[in-house]
Amino acid sequence: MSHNKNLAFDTKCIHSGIREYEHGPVVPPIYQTSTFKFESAQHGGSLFKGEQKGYIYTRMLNPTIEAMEDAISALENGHKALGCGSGMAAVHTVFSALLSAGDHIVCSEAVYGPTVTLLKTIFAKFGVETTFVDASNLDAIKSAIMPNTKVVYIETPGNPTLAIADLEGAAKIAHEANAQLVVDNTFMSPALQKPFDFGADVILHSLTKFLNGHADVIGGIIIVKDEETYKHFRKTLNQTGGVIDPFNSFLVHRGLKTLAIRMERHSISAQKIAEWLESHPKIEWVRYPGLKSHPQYDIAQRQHNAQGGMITFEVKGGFSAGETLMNTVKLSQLAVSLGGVESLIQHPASMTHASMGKEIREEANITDGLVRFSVGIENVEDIIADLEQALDKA
Ligand code: LCS
Repeated sequence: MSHNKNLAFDTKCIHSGIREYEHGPVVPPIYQTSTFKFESAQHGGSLFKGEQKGYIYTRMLNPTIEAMEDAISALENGHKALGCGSGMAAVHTVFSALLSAGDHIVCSEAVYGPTVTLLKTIFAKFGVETTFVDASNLDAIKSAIMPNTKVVYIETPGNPTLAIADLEGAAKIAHEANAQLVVDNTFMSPALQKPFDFGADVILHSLTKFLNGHADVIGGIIIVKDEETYKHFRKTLNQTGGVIDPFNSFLVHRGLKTLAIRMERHSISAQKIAEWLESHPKIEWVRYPGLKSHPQYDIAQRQHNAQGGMITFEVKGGFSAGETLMNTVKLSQLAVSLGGVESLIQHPASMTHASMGKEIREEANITDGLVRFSVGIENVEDIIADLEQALDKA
């Protein structure tokens, strides 16, 4: 079943990565073991030499982790996937596998903050140079390419500005330069965007978000298109050690079963909320890929199957209005992260980016009234009523 490429996406969400196990369980059992017995010295030897497939040690491969990896690889139309201990472990593994001292990477400036810091600190220390660009502008990507550029790295829509990059255009630029296009597809999930269809070479996700969907796991995943890349990445991950564990893999695999219906509900509700916010007198502007006012609305229509659950908006009255909004919402919870079934709200100026100066924040387009909203799957009228009572006081 897991190998049938012709099944529809929502069917694949339920059946991918499921194989035959002893006793015939319907869901993959949790192989909560660090290591696996060899039948003999010769068997152990042949597994290590790669002559025979089998499990050796959970950092290298484990059936529960592998089942989840196969499921996500099938959803992204990939060859194979590699489960990682967090989204950042996935980002780190991809950079470690693809970049060496003296190489250059072009990175979108609209990416999750720690990805920027990873490049500016650890990879800079090891001699990798980065140019950050506005990836919604293909000319900016093209002008940043250098003879030693090995990777073009894009997160689209980007966190938290929701800037959208044209993946097909970016892939063309990367390939003309013999570089690889790596896409962080966390905000859309494979239900709404399939980067391989637009020419991406490697995809990664924070599993912590929509793929797991229930705010109870930290994890990451990398999806590749061919066996040679898979072997190279697997060796890198085995050496750097940032693997996911069997129990978290089990939870993610369970979460995937409702991915298609969750993403549909997130998208329908977010569209309604974004339109409602856009007409609200206390709101300065709203960014949502499903609004005609989004600067890359046309690309979003071409590239996404639906527009997802993330909204960014600016509340009038700046810092204090944002802070009041945070302190008066009742249903939406104040928390970082995103992509779960519960609505989460975040005001970077008073919360995650509070330690930065206002000037540095504004350089990163984080204005004082900016609010990021991860729309959950509660009844949309309840979400709107909660925002309405809070905006009345903001
Ligand atoms: N990529 C994106 C697009 C993310 O939003 C995050 C985390 C990561 C990678 C890293 O994944 P992690 O290691 O946390 O699993 N984003 C977060 C956020 O916006 N708030 O809290 C975490």
